[in-house]
Amino acid sequence: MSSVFSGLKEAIKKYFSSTSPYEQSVDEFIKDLQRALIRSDVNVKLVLELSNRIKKRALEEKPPQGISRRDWFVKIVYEELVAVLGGEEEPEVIPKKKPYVIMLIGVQGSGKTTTAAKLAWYYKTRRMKVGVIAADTYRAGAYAQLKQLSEKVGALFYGEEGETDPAKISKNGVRELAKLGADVIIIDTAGRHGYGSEADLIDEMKKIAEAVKPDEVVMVLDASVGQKAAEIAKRFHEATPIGSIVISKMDGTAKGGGALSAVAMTGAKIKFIGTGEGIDEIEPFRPKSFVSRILGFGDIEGLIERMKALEIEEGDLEKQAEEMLVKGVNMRLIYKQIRQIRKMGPLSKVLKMVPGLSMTLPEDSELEKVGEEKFDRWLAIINSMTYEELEKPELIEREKNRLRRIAIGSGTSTDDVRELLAYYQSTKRMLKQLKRKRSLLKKLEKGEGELF
Ligand SMILES: Nc1nc2c(ncn2[C@@H]2O[C@H](COP(=O)(O)OP(=O)(O)OP(=O)(O)O)[C@@H](O)[C@H]2O)c(=O)[nH]1
Ligand SMILES: [Mg+2]
Repeated sequence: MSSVFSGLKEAIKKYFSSTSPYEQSVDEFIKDLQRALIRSDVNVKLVLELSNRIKKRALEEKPPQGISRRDWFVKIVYEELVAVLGGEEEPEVIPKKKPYVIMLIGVQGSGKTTTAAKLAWYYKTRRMKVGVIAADTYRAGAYAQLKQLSEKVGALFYGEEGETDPAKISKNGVRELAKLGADVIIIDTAGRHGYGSEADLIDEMKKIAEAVKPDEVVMVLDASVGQKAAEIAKRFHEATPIGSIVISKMDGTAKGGGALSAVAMTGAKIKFIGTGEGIDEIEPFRPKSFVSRILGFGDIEGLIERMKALEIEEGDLEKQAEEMLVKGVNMRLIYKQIRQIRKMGPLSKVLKMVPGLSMTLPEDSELEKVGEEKFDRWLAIINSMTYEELEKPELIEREKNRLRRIAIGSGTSTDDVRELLAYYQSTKRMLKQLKRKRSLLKKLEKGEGELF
């Protein structure tokens, strides 16, 4: 699927390594995004609306404390792309009744027979008994093609060689496969080319549908039709109401993005996408994970969840920052901050989820693990301090037995305790500098000071 929205991953990388000011990086990214979308045959009007929305949000939204605008922007891009590709909803792929009859329709060569085998494989690997019916009585070799595929998958097969009425075959097939205990029954129908003979096709589709009353009519659409997919889906839908759509051949074309967005815009449900010729190359279409993948992030959802969690605590963080500036740092504040970082999960995961960092971090960096263990030790050390020590950590440095007591109480070493104290001191120094800068700035604002 590498070709769908190709260029987006690179655009994100470029965005993160950009040294331009935020607004300019955003503009550059949006240009790259537009290029990638248009190359994927996404409707131009849709592309413009999308980029306007992204830009507006990028300039107006204020990220929660602790998250940079640069990282927040990626969340915006992610959310808007997900919206364009069908939103938050995940497809329901597990059949609700037994047997569940699926009828596949679509133009010639769109991938119906292959999809029949793929769906059979999908449900079979989910421990269901699956049967397929060869109801394509037009194309020579259609019967043999499906029979062979069903054997490969290990699915039940029903066909009547020589019979010319697909409605009759389908009806018999559903009955026979149901008798054999099939949980899912998939009917492969014939496709016809172009517009001339389409009346035939539609008539036949209707007859099969009337004969078997399928639980779901699934339309198979070739991704390479791009944004025309919407029009084709609409035409079919008018003849036989379509329950859901499979977009096949996502691997073979750059236009898949256009097909996905166009279909999503009509409100039709895209349930699966086909990503190769192999029978196992099918997956439920989940806009959220799809977008994460095309942007090149493993777990952007996890990151966003945590960003949301931080959003709630934003007030608290602001209060903390003020408190630090006014009262100075103390161990309680350090404790709170470490807890906050640790709450986000293992440090290695947190770091990997930060978009800008994930690209530069080596796999399983030792550094992360060390940091994580250290934070946990520090939390234990702070837990072993008395109220007095929490307020005045200097006492610990002065009195050796306090140092030893804390190390033993927290199961750490005196070196660990010293390290935390050093961290505390450096934070304190940093804060002092910050305070000086702030008062200097205030003076400058009032015109009382000079910079050099
Ligand atoms: N690369 C790739 N090829 C696919 C995919 N799905 C189907 N194909 C290929 O597309 C061609 C047509 O697939 P079929 O499944 O025979 O299509 P059909 O809709 O049954 O065709 P008719 O029965 O003639 O209407 C075959 O060569 C398949 O291997 C896919 O997801 N990726
Ligand atoms: Mg076929």
